[in-house]
Amino acid sequence: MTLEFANVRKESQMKTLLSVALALVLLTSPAWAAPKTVTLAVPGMTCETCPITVKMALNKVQGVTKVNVDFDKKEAVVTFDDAKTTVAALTKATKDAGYPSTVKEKK
Ligand SMILES: [Cu+2]
Repeated sequence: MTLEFANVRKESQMKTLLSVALALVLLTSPAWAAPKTVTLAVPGMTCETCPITVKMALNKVQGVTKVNVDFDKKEAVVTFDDAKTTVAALTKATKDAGYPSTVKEKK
């Protein structure tokens, strides 16, 4: 085996290793997780301060990036990172705050 040939071989092994590493990074990177938006029906909101409580409860959930509570529609639109939280955790948060909710629409 010539030295030159050995180097070429090493280089192609390096390339294989690099592409494997890159694939792993892409698969495990948090950036890979797309933000999800879910609309929750929160029928228990009876006055104009209820949305504040619901919003606070949802904002406390780790991974939640945006909360919009509509009192008239009795719903909460939540944007979250699905690598950090789940829809079940969101409905649990509103329930624990005194406002049980159900999933209305998922995007
Ligand atoms: Cu209220």
